Amino acid sequence: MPRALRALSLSALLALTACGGGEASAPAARRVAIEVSASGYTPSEVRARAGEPLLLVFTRTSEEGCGEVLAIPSHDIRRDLPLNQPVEIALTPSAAGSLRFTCGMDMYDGAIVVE
Ligand SMILES: [Cu+2]
Repeated sequence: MPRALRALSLSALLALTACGGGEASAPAARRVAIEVSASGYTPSEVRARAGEPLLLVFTRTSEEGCGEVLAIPSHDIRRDLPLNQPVEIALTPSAAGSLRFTCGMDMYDGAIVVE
């Protein structure tokens, strides 16, 4: 193959790769802010659709209560929530139903209600 032609097909390949990344066309995750205070989660219920990418942003705003750990048992998610530091959790519900989220000791109650 002539060198010029080879260079051309290489640049075509690179262009194709750049377009085919899919990042730009993927739906952006919907951001949902959830405050964790002494009384639990606000909001305590998040409505979503199956297949909809979510970015849950949990911020614990109180030293009182027991919101230091956030758990989403159905997705094996367990994260520390440092005081006043937003913690992002990306999650795409795959089917209709209710995904519960709670504190480390299973006392607080929150749910992602998927339609
Ligand atoms: Cu607890």
